[in-house]
Amino acid sequence: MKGLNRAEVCDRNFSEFVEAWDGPVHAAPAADAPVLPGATLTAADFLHLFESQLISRHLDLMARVLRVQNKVFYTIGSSGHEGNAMVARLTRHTDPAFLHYRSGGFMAERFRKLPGMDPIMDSALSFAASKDDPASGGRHKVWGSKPLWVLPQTSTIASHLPKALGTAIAIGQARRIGHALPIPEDSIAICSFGDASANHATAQTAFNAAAWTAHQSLPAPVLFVCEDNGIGISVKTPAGWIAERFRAMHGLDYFFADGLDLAAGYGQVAAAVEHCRRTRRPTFLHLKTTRIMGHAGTDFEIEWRPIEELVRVEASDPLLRSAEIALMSGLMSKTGVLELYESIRTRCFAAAEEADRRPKLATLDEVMAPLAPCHADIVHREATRNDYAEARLKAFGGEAKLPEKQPPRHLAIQINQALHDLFAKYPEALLFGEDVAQKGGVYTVTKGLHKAFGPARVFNTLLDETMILGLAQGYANLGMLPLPEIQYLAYFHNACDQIRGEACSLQFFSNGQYRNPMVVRIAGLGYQRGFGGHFHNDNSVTALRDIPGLVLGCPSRGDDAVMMLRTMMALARVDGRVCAFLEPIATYMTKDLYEPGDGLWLTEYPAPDRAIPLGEGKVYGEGDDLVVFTFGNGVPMSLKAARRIEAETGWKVRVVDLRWLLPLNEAFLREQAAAAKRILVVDEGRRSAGVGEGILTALVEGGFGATPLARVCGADTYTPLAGAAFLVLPAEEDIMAAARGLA
Ligand SMILES: Cc1ncc(C[n+]2csc(CCOP(=O)(O)OP(=O)(O)O)c2C)c(N)n1
Ligand SMILES: [Mg+2]
Repeated sequence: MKGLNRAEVCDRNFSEFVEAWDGPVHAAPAADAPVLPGATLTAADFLHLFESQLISRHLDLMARVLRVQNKVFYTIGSSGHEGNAMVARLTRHTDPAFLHYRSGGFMAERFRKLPGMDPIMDSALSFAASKDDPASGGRHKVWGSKPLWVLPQTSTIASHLPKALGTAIAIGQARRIGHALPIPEDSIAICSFGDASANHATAQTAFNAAAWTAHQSLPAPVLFVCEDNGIGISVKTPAGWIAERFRAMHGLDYFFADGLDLAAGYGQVAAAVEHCRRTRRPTFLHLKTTRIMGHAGTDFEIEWRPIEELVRVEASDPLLRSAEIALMSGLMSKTGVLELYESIRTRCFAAAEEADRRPKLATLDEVMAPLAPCHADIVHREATRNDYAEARLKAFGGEAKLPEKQPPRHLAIQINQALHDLFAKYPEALLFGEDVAQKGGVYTVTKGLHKAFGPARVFNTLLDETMILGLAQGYANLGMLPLPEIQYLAYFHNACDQIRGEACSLQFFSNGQYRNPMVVRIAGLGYQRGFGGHFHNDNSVTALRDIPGLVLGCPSRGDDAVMMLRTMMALARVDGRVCAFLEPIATYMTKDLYEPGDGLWLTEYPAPDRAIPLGEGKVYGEGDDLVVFTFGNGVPMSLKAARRIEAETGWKVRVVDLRWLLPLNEAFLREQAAAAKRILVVDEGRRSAGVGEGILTALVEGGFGATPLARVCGADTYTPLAGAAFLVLPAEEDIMAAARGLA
């Protein structure tokens, strides 16, 4: 076999195996009889599964050949894992599936569940990165399908486990909040991954949370399928590790299945699926697989693995066993098997050649089209929709208690009222996080919600930000409107990938077919007195700023917060957007602006028909002598400074609160800068990569480079404890000094 690559070797192995086979042959079973004596698998089931396995294999072989001709752009294959077709056959197309990248067999089998679908052509279009690819529109080679409930996954291993568990939990919770599910009530969520991935923190977090849920007898019908091929790229999993690690994990029910042998494995997989669906408990299916043809087309195993070992692995090819079952059972002749094998090869190549002729994404607009939909008019109509008067009255406890009838209040209270209001408006809204329920949050911002709307809609989670955001995606996947809370900005950073890599990428990688709308509330930023140190005063907005598709808003006062939240909920509902609401903790309780007791930072509660459109900032004052661009805590600080600057210089100063930090409204920035004689940017975040950099860049690129410009911002450091904290953050005196510098 010299000169052949290992894919060619495996290909040839199959034909040679069939030709050389000379075992005993049974009398062919009837379609509904066991394929082999004693097997649970029927002959008809076997024939379908065998064909699905062959489709998966030939897609791999085709990809290896056509990759070098630049007709295919992905060669991570499913060879050795084709037994996962059993999981697809034994579940329903309405069981949401979050799949490992070696799911060719699973997909080919799931395609059978709906009439008129073609796994070969659909996959070929994806391999070819054609914009006709029904999964991602040419954005990624993913296993995905809207009609088949396969949500496309990213290539970040294990990142899909939290949301798969979230989806399973959402299935159980829907009934408790009276939400109509888009899938049957006894659905389960399927989540597959590799043996090496099972070690990842993001996977462990999901196993733990699943067990934590089951421990409380709450339903979590997730079928974790660990496809154990004994290796991750080149690192071997210690022998027996998966079984030993998961066999006796409290709260996770372990099943083993032989994925290399359909006759043996089918009943084992069936037992796991049945258990998960019936008991609604998290179920761990340890599916034995192998990996042939390397990690990907670029993995030349021959260069780093002994040839004897490679040959041994190749001999465990599950397709050889399937061919044996076909022959031994008397269901197929040697010619029959080989003809089927070759006919599927022909179909795969024909589909790939056709896919190569289909259009690719050709413009940036096409690429970005599904990333961040924004139907501004519809969103504004939704944000100001006021047709839930009865529910409002109930939520607030009568006409006299409506928040707009109350005296002006501070930010924390107004956010709290807004949440009550939005919960009345959206019965599918859920609020959850650490300490948000009975305690009402560390700053009592969610106080009363648990009591008013009940534990099915307002609840504490386990202490795990990754899982909080995974839950949010799960609820959103099933049509609910989650408002996860992250207790402090520093702890968002701990779980950022769930938003950055996952939630915000879903519309993009599914070509707008799937969405996971949510409004993530994050308490953060600096200047807190009495609650010190970096982790409660993290002022870095950078990790949020460059997340494609994310909406980021930061209010500086109560009425704005209410009207921004309304728009965020509408953006989520109408356009499926992921929104982050950054709440400046230090301003939660601020009542006064200039002098103690002036009450100028208290605001009236805006009536429900008012909202602030995405991108709309707020302008204080009319002066052109100095224009200050700022947000969050910077707004009251700049207003105080502005008054002193005006007194000192005789200038007229305008302070502009951006309110929306992502996307930055560059047109608005330029409009406000147009008549400015001097410009000052006040950014409480860090100097490097903070919002201020974006503002200055937009201004310079907008042609304002010749206007005298200055920036006041935080230092590139962590925030220390006690009074020293204020050394690293911009202060009113820094604004004064910068203004004087511009004089
Ligand atoms: C978070 C993350 N780290 C690293 C990688 C690179 N990577 C891709 S696949 C892989 C090995 C996964 O092995 P396993 O889970 O056993 O799946 P297998 O490929 O063997 O089916 C690694 C390290 C990744 N995709 N994501
Ligand atoms: Mg592996």
